[in-house]
Amino acid sequence: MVKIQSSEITPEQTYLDRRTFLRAAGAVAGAGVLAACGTQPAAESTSTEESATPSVAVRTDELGDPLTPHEAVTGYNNYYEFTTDKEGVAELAKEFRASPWTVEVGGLVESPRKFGIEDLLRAFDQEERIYRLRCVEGWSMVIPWLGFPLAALIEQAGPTGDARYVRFEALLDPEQMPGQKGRWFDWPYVEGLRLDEAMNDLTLMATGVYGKSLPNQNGAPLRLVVPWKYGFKSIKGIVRVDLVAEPPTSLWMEAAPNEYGFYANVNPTVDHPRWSQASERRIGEAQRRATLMFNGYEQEVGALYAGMNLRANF
Ligand SMILES: Nc1nc2c(c(=O)[nH]1)N[C@H]1C(S)=C(S)[C@@H](COP(=O)(O)O)O[C@H]1N2
Ligand SMILES: [Mo]
Repeated sequence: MVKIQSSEITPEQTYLDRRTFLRAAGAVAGAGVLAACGTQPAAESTSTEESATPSVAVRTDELGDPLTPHEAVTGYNNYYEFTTDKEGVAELAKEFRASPWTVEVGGLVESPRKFGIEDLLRAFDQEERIYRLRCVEGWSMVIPWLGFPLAALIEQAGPTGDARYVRFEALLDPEQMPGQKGRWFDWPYVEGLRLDEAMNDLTLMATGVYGKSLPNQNGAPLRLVVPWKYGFKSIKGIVRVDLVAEPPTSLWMEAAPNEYGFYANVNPTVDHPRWSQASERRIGEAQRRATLMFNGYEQEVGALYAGMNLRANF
């Protein structure tokens, strides 16, 4: 993995190739952000200084769309372990204990291991990635994550020959997470990826957002980010990562199998049974905008699905 130093990045360089740009976009106007995010996420965000400095350009994704304001990213959340009220998550999650935190990596691997969250921060270089997040409900954001590629963690664990999928499990703790006392869902939250999806360079284990460690409402201290899939695949509060042979059954597949499939790739041509997926509301914008195939990451991930029927494999 190439670690990008802020000193190496100029705006011109970021346009050289799209892959580099996806990693570096955050540094165009935010030289301080990457410099400050060594092993620990930066203690102070530079985002407020940036917006107060007229000479500094607005930070955008690689398509030129501005970051969703910090206030919305951390104030409008889906985290059903707490509540289904998006504007109520932050308050309910305020006292959540994201430290100490242990993540177990196991299943079909050569080297199963337990990590403390601080081990993960030390072992893997943290980088910034600006990604679009498209919720299956039809709204979207542009979010500057901090984290490390999931591929690095999987490579270190060493999948055995029969590992085909990755299963992620979130924390089960109804005392801390009042939403888990309800019976609508089969807790804990579980998600899964095919191994090649998990190994794709876009797939991120996020430890921070907007230059700081993750707020509880965004999935502290560790969550997945899979930007070409609907947001529900990006599981928060991860405590287990297992390499497995069979496709894992996610919480959403269990809850509504006709509405939520294993793949959940963003696809404007395949509607949800109850609403269209052709367009979306970008938080902060008045007009709806067209939803892009694979959320705009077709160049990076389209080949993963070559020859597949994306209507059957929704
Ligand atoms: N553990 C867990 N992870 C979760 C969810 C959840 O309810 N529980 N909601 C998902 C959904 S539907 C979305 S859209 C994103 C929202 O992430 P954000 O609040 O950080 O924007 O988190 C996903 N990850
Ligand atoms: Mo979502």
